[in-house]
Amino acid sequence: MLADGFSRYSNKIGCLITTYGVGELSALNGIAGAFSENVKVLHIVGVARSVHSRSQDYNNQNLHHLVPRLHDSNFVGPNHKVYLEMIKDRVACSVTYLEDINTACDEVDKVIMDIYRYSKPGYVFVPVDFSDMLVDPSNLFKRPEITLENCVSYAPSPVVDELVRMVLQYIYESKCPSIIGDVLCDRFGASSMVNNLIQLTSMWNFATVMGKSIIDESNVMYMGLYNGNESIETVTERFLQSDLVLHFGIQVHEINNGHYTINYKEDAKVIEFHSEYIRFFDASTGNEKVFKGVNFVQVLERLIQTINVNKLNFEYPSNIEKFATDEVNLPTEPTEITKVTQNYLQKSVPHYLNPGDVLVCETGSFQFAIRDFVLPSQLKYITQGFFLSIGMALPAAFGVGIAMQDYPRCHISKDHPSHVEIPDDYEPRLILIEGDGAAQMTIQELTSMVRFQVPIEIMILNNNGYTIERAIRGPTRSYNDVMSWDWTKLLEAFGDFKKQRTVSAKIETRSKLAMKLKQLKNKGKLNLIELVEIKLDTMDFPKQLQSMVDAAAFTRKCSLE
Ligand SMILES: Cc1ncc(C[n+]2csc(CCOP(=O)(O)OP(=O)(O)O)c2C)c(N)n1
Ligand SMILES: [Mg+2]
Repeated sequence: MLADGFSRYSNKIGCLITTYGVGELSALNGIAGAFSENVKVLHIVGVARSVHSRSQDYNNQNLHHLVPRLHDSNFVGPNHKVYLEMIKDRVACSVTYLEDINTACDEVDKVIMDIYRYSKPGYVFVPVDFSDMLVDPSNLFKRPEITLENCVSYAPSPVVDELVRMVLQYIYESKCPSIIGDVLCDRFGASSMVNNLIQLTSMWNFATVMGKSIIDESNVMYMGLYNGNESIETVTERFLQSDLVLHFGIQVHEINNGHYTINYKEDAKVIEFHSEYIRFFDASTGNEKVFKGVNFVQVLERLIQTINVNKLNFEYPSNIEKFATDEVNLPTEPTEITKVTQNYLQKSVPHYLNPGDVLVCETGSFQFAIRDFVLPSQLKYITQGFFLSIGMALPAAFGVGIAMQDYPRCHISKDHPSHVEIPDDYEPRLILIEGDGAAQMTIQELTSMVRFQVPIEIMILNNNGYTIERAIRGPTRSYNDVMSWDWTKLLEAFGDFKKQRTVSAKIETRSKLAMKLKQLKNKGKLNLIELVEIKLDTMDFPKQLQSMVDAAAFTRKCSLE
């Protein structure tokens, strides 16, 4: 999960090394999450001595960490590749079990290149004796660096030219086109291209759940996050006026399309840009044309180079403005309320974020509120929005923090089209929003944060357990309770004995929270770990979570009818 976070921030490969069996199995959930969400992770597994150096007697010994055979296990040795068989083509795009030192370097390079090519995890199984063997270094000269750009497979130029011609024709004919910036733009390094296209053409643009923060939401044509029936009404109204939808970096699943409720204007034309295909779809006829084997980045790049803005004929409705967070219509609470509520958080957290910050949010109730924030310019938002494994965000945030040290400000671009300047001496903050239930899954990674001095602001939302689950089922069931912890003592217990590197605070009132958020927003270069426990009511959750629960229940009902 740490390696996953490292990669999500840097768009480089995050690497983890485990021992065979026990270690690799423990990491499997994290790898499956990376696979599901197109994250570049290399899993190196240290395994027993290479096959050639093993005698038959040794092969038939039951080895620790490996599962014995079901039958005849006292006579027949274990399957050394049992875990490889489990992950190959399931949670890995490329796998090699090194057996021949002469081909080992090529095999490792291939896995690395595949990871970039598919933006999915890969595995290298390395026998313990291989690490001390000498190899031919020629690959280091042939390919001194492996990058995303030189691994992605490109379609022949004439194919791309023809596709760009088709896309341009659609754009020139359109009166009310929209751009959607989705998750694969991030994974294939195309986010700034999408922002450039928006700037160049002033097209309406929408975010998606998985693609949140890819589009710079400070742009004046930002129209909100569209997620089918789970969108804010005014966002849907805008989206349904689009006669052309250019969906860049599309990823299709229930979380990203409001449980399969995406709608288009009756006569809309839709173009889906994916890393492996481009799909043209006509909503009025249902006709589609799919061009496989084309990575959308190539088309997008050429599109930006060739588009003639003088040929644009857009006639957007003049009464429609940029999306504003007050369209979420949050209730006004009586002024005498002093306790912190999710409603209050939803209103105040956006103001606490600065342009260029990095925000990580765990799976849980508050994740739903962030969907409708208007994020500051060049803020990078990271969340495991589809695989949704609780416990992921805390170690992932640690990985993000390490990546921010290794590749400082790599998510901030100097020639970014947004009008918002991020001063050169501004050090982006790393912020983690984490539920109490999820935090209890992987809390030990706090100690790594202390050890490696990763500056971070951690908001622990303490609502006595699994509030999101209570919203779905079993509001009072004990399986949704968790043990109460003294959160503000954790960092001390996890290694900051003298309380020099960390600050912890428990907050129960709005006034204290407002002060804390203001102080953190303007803290400058204080490289501390700040942990803020925020007390919330058990059944308090954002209204966006309720609409997801309703939409999911409706989909279930329809499928039963
Ligand atoms: C590994 C794993 N186990 C169980 C779940 C089901 N689940 C989703 S959210 C959640 C509870 C999250 O609670 P908390 O972190 O306290 O956030 P809250 O909703 O209370 O704000 C659970 C158990 C899951 N997604 N992942
Ligand atoms: Mg909770």
